[in-house]
Amino acid sequence: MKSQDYIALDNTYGAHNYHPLPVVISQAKGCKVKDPEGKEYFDFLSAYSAVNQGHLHPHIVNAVKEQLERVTLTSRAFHNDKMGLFLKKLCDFTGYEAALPMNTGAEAVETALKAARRWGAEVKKVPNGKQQIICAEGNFHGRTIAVISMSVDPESLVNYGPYVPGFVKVPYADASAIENAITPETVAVIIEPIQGEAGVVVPPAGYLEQVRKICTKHNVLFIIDEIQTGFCRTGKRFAWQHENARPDIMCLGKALGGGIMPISAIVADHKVMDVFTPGTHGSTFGGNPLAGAVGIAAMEVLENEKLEEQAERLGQLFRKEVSAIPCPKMKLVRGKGLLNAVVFEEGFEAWDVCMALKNAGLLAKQTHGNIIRFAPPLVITEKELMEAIAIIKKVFMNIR
Ligand code: IF1
Repeated sequence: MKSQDYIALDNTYGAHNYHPLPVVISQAKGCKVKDPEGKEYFDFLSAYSAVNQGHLHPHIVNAVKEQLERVTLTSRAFHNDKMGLFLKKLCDFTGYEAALPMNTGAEAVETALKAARRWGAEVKKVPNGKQQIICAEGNFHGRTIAVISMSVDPESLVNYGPYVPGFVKVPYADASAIENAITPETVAVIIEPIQGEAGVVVPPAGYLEQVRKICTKHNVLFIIDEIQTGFCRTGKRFAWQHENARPDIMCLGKALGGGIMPISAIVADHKVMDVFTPGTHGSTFGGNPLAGAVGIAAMEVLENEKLEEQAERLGQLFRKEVSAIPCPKMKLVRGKGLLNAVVFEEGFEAWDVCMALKNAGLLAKQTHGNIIRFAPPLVITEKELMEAIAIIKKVFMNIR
């Protein structure tokens, strides 16, 4: 079968909830992917930062193969000999006392929202049903009904009502807007340290630290969604670490699964995590031994290959080289580490640029009409990065 045959199958039998680039990936390794015709591309999306360790990293693949010979799924009705090791590794890696394992990012966010609401009722003594959580306009935290109830993006929420109450939306990157929205019923604030889907919107330096102080002052939990920015993507293990802004709850996912399978979690100290008691939360697959083996290997790769330093160094190189491209339609390049975006002038349609990049051997996708996200696996070498930048330059120089 050829690419168009696979695309036809997707269109015939799949729900039409995406508009993907017309490219079919049939093989992948490191920062490169191949289509059924054998054409090779640089992957500059990394499955939205879920492939930070690169496709099929041997250390992670070996861990999967070993675990597949032993046991993959037990449910939480019983213990298994991998989850505890994984949770300890995750707590050591993040610097928190406890972790609650789930599967998708949205589940981690839902878990954080439930923890905050229950902490609000049981610790802060907010009457149950009155709990309020402050969130930021322009956010993306997932696709479940409660999570889209925090969204202002019509594509994410229109006609999915009735929406979950208790969310107060304030402008992003404005700490005073958060403080002004706090009431005695406010139990938490949830934000992304960089708004990924909004177009890699980096808030002013000091924003996260200001929000941290405001939450402490008003006895409100600070939740940071590091599902896309976490695990070395922005040049630190977690994006909040660019400032002194340690959250009370961190939502984790994507790269925790090492590009192999969905693994997510929240981490928190016991004063928050202990609101969960037996039977009050769970998941069929959460904490399964295969995920345990993969998650441990995924974190080991980040540590052993010092990928946060690599992301910081190569990210600076990327922004320096790309912002120097003489392209009149390009307004700016922004980001942190290897989470970057090119912003073209208002009204510019970036789809055609993504198509030209694809034809030139690089896969990237626009977040909104005029913004293209560039996020390669963190294992990309400087040589590969320069080759990729040469492709970007060639395409950008032809933009009219
Ligand atoms: C899609 C966007 C990115 C996330 C943050 C939670 C989640 C995500 C900060 C939920 C997931 C994915 C979802 C995927 C495309 C992608 C995405 F375009 F949707 F918005 F990356 F920006 N918090 N983001 O970025 O995690 O449940 O998906 O595991 O839905 O199209 P998930």
